[in-house]
Amino acid sequence: MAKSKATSRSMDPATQEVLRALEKDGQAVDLSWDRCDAQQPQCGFGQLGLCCRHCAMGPCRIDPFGNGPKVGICGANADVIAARVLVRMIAAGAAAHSDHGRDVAHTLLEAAKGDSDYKVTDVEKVTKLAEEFGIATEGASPQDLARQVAERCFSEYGQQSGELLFAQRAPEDQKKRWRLMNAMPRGIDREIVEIMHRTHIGVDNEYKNIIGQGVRAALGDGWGGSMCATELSDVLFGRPKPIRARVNFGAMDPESVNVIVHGHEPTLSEMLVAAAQDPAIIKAAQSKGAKGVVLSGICCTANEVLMRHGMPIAGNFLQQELAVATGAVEAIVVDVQCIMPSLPEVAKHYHTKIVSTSPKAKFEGAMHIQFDEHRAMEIAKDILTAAIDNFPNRNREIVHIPDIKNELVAGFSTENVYEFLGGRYRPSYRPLNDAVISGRFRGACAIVGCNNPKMRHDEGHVELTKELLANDVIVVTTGCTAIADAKYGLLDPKESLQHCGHGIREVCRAVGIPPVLHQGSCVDISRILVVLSNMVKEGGLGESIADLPAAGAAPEWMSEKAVSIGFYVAASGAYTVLGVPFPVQGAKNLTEYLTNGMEKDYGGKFAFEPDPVKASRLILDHIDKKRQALGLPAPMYPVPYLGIWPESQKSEDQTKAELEAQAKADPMMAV
Ligand code: SF4
Ligand code: MSK
Repeated sequence: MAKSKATSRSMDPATQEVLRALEKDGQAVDLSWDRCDAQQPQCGFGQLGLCCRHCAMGPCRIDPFGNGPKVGICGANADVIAARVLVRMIAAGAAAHSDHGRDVAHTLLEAAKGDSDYKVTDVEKVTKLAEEFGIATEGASPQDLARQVAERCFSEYGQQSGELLFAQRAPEDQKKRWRLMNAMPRGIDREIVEIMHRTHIGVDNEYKNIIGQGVRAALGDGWGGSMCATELSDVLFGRPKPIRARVNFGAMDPESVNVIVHGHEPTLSEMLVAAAQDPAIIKAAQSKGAKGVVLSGICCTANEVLMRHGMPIAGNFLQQELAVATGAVEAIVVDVQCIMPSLPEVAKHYHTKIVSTSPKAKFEGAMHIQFDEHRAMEIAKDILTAAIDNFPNRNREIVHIPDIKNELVAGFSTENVYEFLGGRYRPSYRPLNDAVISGRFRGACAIVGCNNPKMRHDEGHVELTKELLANDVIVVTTGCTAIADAKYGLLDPKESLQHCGHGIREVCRAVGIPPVLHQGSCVDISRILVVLSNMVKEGGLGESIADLPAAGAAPEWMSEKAVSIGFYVAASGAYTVLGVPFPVQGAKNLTEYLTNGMEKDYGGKFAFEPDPVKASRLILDHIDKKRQALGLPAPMYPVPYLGIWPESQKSEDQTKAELEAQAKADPMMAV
C-alpha cells in the first residue's frame, strides 16, 4: 500500500498528525515539502556542481555527459567550478557560526563592563580560559578576566598571521598535518575573506589549492569562531549540566500562552526564560484567561536554553511551519539562522505573531522588536506582553496540539563528560578510553545536522543512531539530530537501552547516562572536537583524531554551516558520512579527492550515503579498521554487524541466538 503523504514526509508521529490535520481541513498552507515538490526536477547542473556565475561573462555550465562545453568561458573546468562553489558554501557557513561567536564575545564584553543586563556566571571557566590564553589571573576580578578573555577572542577574528589560540587544543599530530598542508588558520575572518578572493574569476584555478583554503576557513570556524561561541556562552550563562526535559509538540500547553524561540543565539532567549517566570508576566497571562506562559524552542536557540534550563523543545528544523499550524502558538521569536522566510506567510492563516529581533535578520510580514543587550530584560518582557495580548485572538476551534512528547536528558559538556565517564572522584578520560580499548565500546560517532525535505524527516538521524547503538558505538550529538533522537527516546537513559548493544548498556546503566550524549547546538560541535582531542591526549588510542575508532555523520544536512562543519570534522581527522552529497559529483577529480585522497593529507575524508543502514556499515567498517590498526580486540560482546572481525565467520543465526540468550538472562538487555 502506498504511504500517505504525511507518513512519507516524516517518521515523527507528531509531525504526521499535524500534516494529516492540515490535509483533512483542506487548509491551503504551503509547506517546505510542497515547495520541494514544486521544485522538481531540480537543476542537474546545480546538483552536480557544474554551474558558475562568478562573473558577467557567465553564467556558464559544464556538460558532464554529452558533447557540450567542458570548460566555462574563462576556461575554468568542472573541478575548479565545483571546488569554488563548495568553498563559497564553507565561507558562508563559517561566517554564520563565527559571527554568532563574535556576538557572544560582544555580549560578554558588555557584561564585564557592567553595561548590560548580563553577568559573568561561570567564574571557574573564565579563569581557566584566561590561564589558557596566558592572562595573569592572580588578584584579577572575574569581570576583568572576562573582559580580557573577550578581547582576546575578538583579536582572533582580525588576526593576520600566526595560529589561532583554540587550535592549539588539537593533538600535536593533527597540528603538524595542518601546518604541512598550510591549513592552520591564521585569523577567523581572514580565512573567510581569502576564500572570497581566491574564488573570484581568474585567481585560484587549481581545485586542491581551492579546497585547501576551504579547509583552513572551516578549521577557523570549528577551532575558532564556533569554539568562541561555545566557551563564551558557558562563561555568560553557565556550563550545561545534565538536565531532564520534554520534546515534541506535546510539550506545548493548550491552556497557556505558547511562545517559541527559534534560531541560534542564546542571548535573548536566556532573558525570555527569566521573564516568563516574572509574577507580573504570569499575572498578565492569567488576566487574558491563560494558565501562564509556556516557553519552548525550535532548532539551536532551543538547544542552548534546553542545555542550561531544561526548557522544552517543540521540534526541529522541518517542524517550524507546523508549530504555527498547531494554531496554539501566540508568538515565534526568531534571531538568526535556519528560520524559514515562509513563516510570516504560514502565520497569515493563524493568529501567530512572528517576532524578529536581530538587525541582521528581518522578515517581510514579521513584527520587529530589536534586541539590545542593554535593555534585554525590558525587551524580553515587551515580547512576552505582545504574545500575551495575542492570546485572545487564538481560534480555539482549529487548535490541534498532538499529545505526543518524550523525556530526554541533555546537557553534556566537555567537562562533565569527563566527570561522568571518569567518576566524580577520579575525573579523567581514562575509563572512556578503557571502554573503547576493551571493546565494550566498539567506537564513537558524532551524528549532527539538519533536516532536509528531500529526505524523510528524522529517519536518517534515528535509523543511523539506532544501528550504531545496536553495534556498541556510543553516539554524541548536537543540533537537529539531537532533537530527532530525543523524540524517539534515544536521549532517555532508560528507554534508549533497548536499542543498545550489551557493552553500551553495561556502561550507561552503571553511570546513569543515555547512550546518545546531547552536547548542545551546532556551534557546540566544538565540544566534540575537544572531547576527541582529550581522548587522544589520555593515551592508548593513537596519536591523532585520525587514529581513533571514531567517525562523524550528517544524515539530513541542508545548511552551508553543515559544509563548514563537515570540512572541519574531516580535516580534524574523522571519517565523515553525509546523507546528502556535496554538489561536486560532476567534478570527477574533486569527488575522488574528497572521498579518498583527502585522507592522506588530513587524516579524514568524506563518503556520501543516503541510506542510514548502509551509512552505518561504512562507519562500522571504518571503526573496525581503526581498531585493527591500533591492535585493539574485536567488540567485547556479540553485535548484529560483525564486519571484519573473525567472529564474522559465525552465521547470523548464531549471533542472533547469542543476543537472545543475553536478553533472556537479563530482560533489561533485550534488543
Ligand atoms: Fe563562466 Fe568563468 Fe565567469 Fe564562472 S568565472 S561565470 S566559468 S566565465
Ligand atoms: S539548527 S544548521 S537546521 S542542525 Fe542548528 Fe538544525 Fe541545521 Fe539549523
